[in-house]
Amino acid sequence: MARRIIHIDLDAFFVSVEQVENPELKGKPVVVGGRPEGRGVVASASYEARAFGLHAGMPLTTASRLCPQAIFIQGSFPKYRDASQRFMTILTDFSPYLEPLGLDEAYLDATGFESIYGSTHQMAVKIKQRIKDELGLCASVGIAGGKVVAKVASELSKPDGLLEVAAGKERSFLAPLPIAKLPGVGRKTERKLNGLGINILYELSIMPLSALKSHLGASGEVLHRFANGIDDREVEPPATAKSISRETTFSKDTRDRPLLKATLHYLGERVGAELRQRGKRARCITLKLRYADFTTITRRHSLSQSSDSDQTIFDTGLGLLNKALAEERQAVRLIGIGVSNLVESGKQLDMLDASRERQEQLDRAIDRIRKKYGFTAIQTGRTLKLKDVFPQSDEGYTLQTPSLSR
Ligand code: TTP
Ligand code: MG
Repeated sequence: MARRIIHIDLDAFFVSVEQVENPELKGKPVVVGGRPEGRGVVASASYEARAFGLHAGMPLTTASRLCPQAIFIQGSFPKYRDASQRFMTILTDFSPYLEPLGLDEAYLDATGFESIYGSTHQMAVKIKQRIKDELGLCASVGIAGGKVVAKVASELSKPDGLLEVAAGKERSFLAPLPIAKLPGVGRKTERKLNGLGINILYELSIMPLSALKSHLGASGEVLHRFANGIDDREVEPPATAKSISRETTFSKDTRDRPLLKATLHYLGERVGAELRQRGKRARCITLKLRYADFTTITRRHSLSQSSDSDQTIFDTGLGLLNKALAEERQAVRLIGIGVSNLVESGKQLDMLDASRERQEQLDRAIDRIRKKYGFTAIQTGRTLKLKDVFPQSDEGYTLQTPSLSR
């Protein structure tokens, strides 16, 4: 049976949640991200704000210059997390084959569901309607034979869209689109391909594979398949979800090592808490830094043993930080830490090691207290420095990158 994959993505998610709570914001240029004079970036912009050129990732100062009348909202992550959970719950009513991507996006495998809903198109209409009725939010939906084309279709249909690519028409649907529309073609790849005279997906799809591989390495092969509309990746349920990360932008670029360390420690604790809550351990730790000139680097370290301990996350992150700071003299604008290569928690052989066992017990005891009294109820000595830097609430410190203050 031909596969039918649905990709669904909520429109201007953070902003729309704010508009449901405060209907006066509807139809206006609204930005979630922080104060216009702040140093963070736009997390979400309403479509009215986008008409002025605003988009996610744009510095807030630029956004307020382009659209001074925009309404700027700090945002609150717990609110978006709740809306996201309700959104995912609606989707699981339609298909158990659900792969959430971040908070406001998911793939559904709808193969074989035609008989229940009449058609995949009808199923998508019903999903959109329930989201509208129960959450007050608009969603855009793409339907195709594989994930990548479904995602391109939903993006193209925004806002409040529904676009189905008929079976077998994937390649011709993609052909006229600019290469940047294809997930996996980032800025760098786009520039490289443009340099080779490749501007639309048709040109990418007919490029000899060997030439593409010599320019892009292994990812060339995947992009070639995608450009030809070929994508047989399965819809993977959330148990196999891949990474957890936290990051924040400082209110002033900084070289202050104790501050960088304390922030890294706090972010690492947030990552560790979620990792344990999900019952996972990580094999890989990644540090992210953005410097004053916006250059962004990531540095990765693979652990010999998977871990879910705050101490290991922090120690590894700190090792990466020290190395990165030795290589680059610029001040730091943003710092983040993440874990990936997640595996199910389970006792490991070296859990017999007494010091590790103690560390595990300590992490879990702290998790329990925090669950009851709030994240900052317990603070390790290393993060106390943050008291003077970030405002505090029960949920923890309110970081500059509000979407990530969780
Ligand atoms: P997106 O789905 O990329 O953006 P969006 O929902 O605001 O707008 P649309 O889908 O209609 O284009 O991201 C979902 C949410 O994730 C977004 O509302 C805010 C958050 N986010 C950030 O915090 N930072 C970012 O850089 C991006 C892209 C999103
Ligand atoms: Mg969205």
